[in-house]
Amino acid sequence: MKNQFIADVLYQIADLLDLKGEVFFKTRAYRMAAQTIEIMDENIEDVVKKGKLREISGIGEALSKKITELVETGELKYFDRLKKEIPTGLLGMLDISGLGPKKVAALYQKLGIKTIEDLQKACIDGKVRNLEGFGEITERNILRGIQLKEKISGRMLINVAFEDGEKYIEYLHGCKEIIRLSIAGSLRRWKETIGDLDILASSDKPDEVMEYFVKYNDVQRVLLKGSTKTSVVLNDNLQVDLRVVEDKSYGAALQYFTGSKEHNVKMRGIAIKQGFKLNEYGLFDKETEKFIVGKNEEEIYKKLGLLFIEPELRENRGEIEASGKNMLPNLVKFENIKGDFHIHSNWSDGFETIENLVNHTRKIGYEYIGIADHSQSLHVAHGLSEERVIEKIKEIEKINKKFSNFKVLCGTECDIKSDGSLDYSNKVLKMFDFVGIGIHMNFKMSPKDITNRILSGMENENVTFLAHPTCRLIGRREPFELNVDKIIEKAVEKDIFLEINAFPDRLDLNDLNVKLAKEKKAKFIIGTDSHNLNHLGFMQFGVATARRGWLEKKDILNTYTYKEVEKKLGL
Ligand code: DGT
Ligand code: CA
Ligand code: CA
Repeated sequence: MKNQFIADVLYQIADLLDLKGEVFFKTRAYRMAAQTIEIMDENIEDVVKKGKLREISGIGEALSKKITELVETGELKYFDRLKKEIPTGLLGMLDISGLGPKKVAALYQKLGIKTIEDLQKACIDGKVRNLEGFGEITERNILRGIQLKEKISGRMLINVAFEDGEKYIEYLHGCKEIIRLSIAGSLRRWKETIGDLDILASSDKPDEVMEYFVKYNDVQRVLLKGSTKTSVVLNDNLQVDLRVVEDKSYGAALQYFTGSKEHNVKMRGIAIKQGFKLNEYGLFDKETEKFIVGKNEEEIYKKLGLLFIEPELRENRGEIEASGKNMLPNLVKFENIKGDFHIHSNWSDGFETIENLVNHTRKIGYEYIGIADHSQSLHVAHGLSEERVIEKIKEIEKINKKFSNFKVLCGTECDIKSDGSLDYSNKVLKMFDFVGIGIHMNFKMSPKDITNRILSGMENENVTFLAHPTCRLIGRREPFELNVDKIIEKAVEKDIFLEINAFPDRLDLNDLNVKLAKEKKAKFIIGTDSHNLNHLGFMQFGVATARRGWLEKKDILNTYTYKEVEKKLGL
């Protein structure tokens, strides 16, 4: 499908137009069209062939011509012209926190800055602070933004690597010489960002497997090609390593290449203490070097007196000790999830009607969803006034009458204002089925003040959950330096659920904080923060974070049936 490709070009055009200083409604038209094409079920090529582009809402004549040219020729003259006019290096600068199109355009026009490297140098030289509208603080923030971007650069958000991995595995299933096949490395452990993708296969004909591996159509270049290890780089710059082993070593290799390194170091130590040697080929007798086991991961753990440890736990955070004592958690599974509490509809800044959201989530197998649109002060996200809240509640009542065995809960993602008060009156808050609260504006406060702001929001008796508690955006915004302990303690005291926000650049709370909060007896909800139908699929990353935080089914509100949720929320 070309949909993603077309959408990406349209998004880039919108960014370039922003940089040119074009009017808002023009760039918005491109973004809306990009979003529509990105998530629609039909293949854009078919739509063009049938001449039905204009029937899509928001696509007028000019856009329709451009999309047709792009679909039919793979190119767009208008886009090429724009790229000549405006250096594309500026696009990368838009990702730096604190920099919008106006600022980037000013940096280019006044200082001739075309790349992030130019920008970094100009900041260090103190040239940026003298520009109108910048100043010393902005200059420092830009530098920090660049460092943050570098910290993750070379690592990819999990959803992108996950999609690459799924497609590659599907392709490799076509190779007859492969006996067994699996994702390994950080992706198998569902870590929040992925450095490179590791794949493991067993085969008697490794050279033929490698030959097949490098022929994948998304490969940009081959880094090295041997008969045990081959590395390639995909078009999106993700590196993929394939190891091929004999089938009798497959379990040992899977254990080894799944990592983490820290988990493996500890495992090897345990093996040695018991008179074994453990490596990627198997478990051996230390003295005689005789092969003992290696075909499956389970038998390796078993031989060492351990219960099987799920990949998400393999970080040397106490899982090996817990396994030895039969104290491993019975981890929550995706199939346990019965609903989603954090969905935005087109009543605020989401793109979908509530009915479409219901139809889609019923297909996933959910029993209920919670619509949590933004609150009144959040104008940029079309937050709902108190009057609109009342209208929306009526609309949801109507929808609920249409469906049996499914419930839409009317909630809100209510802003915690700078003074710690909530963005709706208590009278309105009580009308909702549930109330999520979170910070969305005025982030620049001291750690102590921001902690107190959240704590005071949590004092309100109507609060159900705390949304994305640390407000980080991976690679773009550092988490608040909160007093996390205090927040967790308040949540336990007030019976407030902590959200695991499943949006891939948030994953907030993160795995470590989830584990910490569980140890302190906190309860959780998982929310996707969906703004369109595609985002609903992020639930799996929320579940993965829960698993990495050692959570069981009973710890998470969304694993309960609607009847139980009704009781727990006092509906
Ligand atoms: P990444 O790629 O940075 O997201 O993280 P991983 O965990 O995928 O790391 P990677 O790709 O360097 O290596 C894959 C696995 O191979 C790693 O999780 C454990 C294993 N491994 C790699 N190097 C070593 C090592 O020096 N010692 C041990 N024990 N295991 C290693
Ligand atoms: Ca890796
Ligand atoms: Ca690797």
